[in-house]
Order: sequence, then structure tokens, then C-alpha cells
Amino acid sequence: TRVGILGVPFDKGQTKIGVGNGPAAIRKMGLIERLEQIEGKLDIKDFGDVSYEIPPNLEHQNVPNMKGYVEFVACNHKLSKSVENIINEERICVTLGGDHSLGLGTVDGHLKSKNENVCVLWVDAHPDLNTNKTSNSGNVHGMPMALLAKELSDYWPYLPGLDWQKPIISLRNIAYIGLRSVDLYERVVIDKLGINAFGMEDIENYGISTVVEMAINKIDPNKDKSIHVSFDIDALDTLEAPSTGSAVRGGMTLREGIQLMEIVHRTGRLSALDLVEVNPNIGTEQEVHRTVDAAIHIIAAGLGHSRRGLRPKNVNTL
Ligand code: DIR
Ligand code: MN
Ligand code: MN
Ligand code: MN
Repeated sequence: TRVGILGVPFDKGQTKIGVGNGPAAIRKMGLIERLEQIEGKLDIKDFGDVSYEIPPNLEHQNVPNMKGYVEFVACNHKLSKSVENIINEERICVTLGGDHSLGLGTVDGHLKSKNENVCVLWVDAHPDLNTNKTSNSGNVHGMPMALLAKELSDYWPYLPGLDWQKPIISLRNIAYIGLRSVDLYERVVIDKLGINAFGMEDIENYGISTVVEMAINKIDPNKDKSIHVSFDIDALDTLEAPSTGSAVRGGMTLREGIQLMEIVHRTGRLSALDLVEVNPNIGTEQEVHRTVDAAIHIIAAGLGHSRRGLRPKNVNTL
């Protein structure tokens, strides 16, 4: 299996400092070394971090109630192209965030790649489905899903500089797992449009394996799509991943997160994985360590790490 790692040290989608240090913290704790131990030997290429410049025609643009708009647009445009290229190189694109506003660029890039038939598992405590009219915070990390969704395109004003990003995915092709903090209008949209939303109560009632299988069956019934997992570390419980900007208690255990990713791995159709919202500036050193370690476990499970351990190279020696 071929893998591409891409860092996005982007933090303008929310207001807490530090989430831009996520990619460095995850690499420093040995992500690549841990992935190299996976059975079958992955072919891993690190593409470094995305950098971007603000194009002059964008400089003085802004949209009401969208903080960091210009940076958000510029970074995601660059990111979308990088993700498209990595997937076209036949690599699973692993994007390290950064805040979740980068989900706009990663999903957009995936849809524009040769694996255009895409479905999305959005693993998150939050649906990130606000528009600039419904958001209480004005933080764009709460909006990427609403920008991506075909069904919501009429609810946006003119968005300067975002013409490259067509709202090109139908909400029928996305499913949420782990929801437990849903804003008023997000709730309305989920109910009205019948979005596939599996909250914590569903995980509690059915178990994580059944929930993941139900979610994949809904969005990829013929088992022929390219799967994009956008994993916000705040899907995990605060005890498991304390170092994140909008922690919500009552979340998934790391075991459930790993099981989710193992099931996705077994489909053989994982094509992009975002791991976002790790903020190494929040919490004690121990809490940061625990959060980054959880992130690495999630990524490794998605790429085939087995909790059963490795088989010896030559089984006859036993
Ligand atoms: C809240 C918090 N729904 C907002 N959102 C997120 O600001 O729109 N926290 N995404 O991670
Ligand atoms: Mn999110
Ligand atoms: Mn979240
Ligand atoms: Mn560990």
C-alpha cells in the first residue's frame, strides 16, 4: 500500500492558538516510524506541510461571520490541489491538521482526483454543518460540511475566491459518527435532509462495529466508492483526547476509534484520512502525549496496524 502524509498547520478556522502545531507534534511522536512497523510494509512518502500565499485579489475580501476567511480560502485551494495529486499518485492521502476547516480542501481534492466516486465518514462530536448565517461563533471550522454539500449551496452568499470549490458532494454520500454537540440549525438540516447521523447514543445502543457497518452501507451500498474519513480528534472522549479546542465529554473511547478505523481498513477502499484538531498547546505534557498518541493509533489502525501483533517473517522457525 502506498501512503502520502501531508501536514496542514492551519489554525485560522477557530480562535485557540496551538492547533497549527498539530502536524509537528504528530510527526515528532513518531507517526512514520509507527506506520513503518505495519505488516506488509507500507510505501510511505512525506509531502511535508502545505504552505500558501494570499493572492492579491483576495487580500481585502471578507464574508460576514466567517473569521479568517481569506486565509481559509487560500490554504484550502492549495490543499485541494495537493490532495488531488497525492491520490492521483495512487497513495492514501493522510492529512494531519490543523483545524477542521481543512476538510473543505481535502474532500474537494479527493472529489477532483481520479477516485471521483467518493463517500465521506465524518467522525466528530460536531457536524460542522453551519453556514455563516447559522454559526454562533463565526469559526469556519464549524462550516466545511455546509460548504461541501450540494443541498446547501443556495444558503450561502457569494463567496469571493471560492469559485474553484463547487459544492460537489451530496449529503447522501456522507455519514456522521460520534455526534454529541449539535447546534440548533445543524439539527434542523440533519432532520430535514435525512442525513446519515450516528450519534453517541447509537454507538451505545448498537456498538461501534454495527454503527460503522450501517454507516458504510448507507453511503456506499455497492461497495465501489473511494472512502474519505475525516476524523476530528474531539470525536474521542475528553479523557482519551484532552488536547483539543472544543472537547465534549461523553465521547468515543480510543478502542472504539481504533475499531472504526480497522473496519474501514478492511474495506480496502480507504483513500483519504484527515486527522484534525490536535492542539499541543492545550493541557499538560501528559495530556498532550495522550492525545497525540491516540491520533497515531487511529491513523495506524486505518492503515492496517493489527492489534494481534506481527507474524514472524519465517513461520517455520516457531
Ligand atoms: C460549533 C463548534 N458548532 C461552531 N464547532 C466545532 O463553532 O460552529 N468544534 N467544529 O470543533
Ligand atoms: Mn470537526
Ligand atoms: Mn469537533
Ligand atoms: Mn500506545
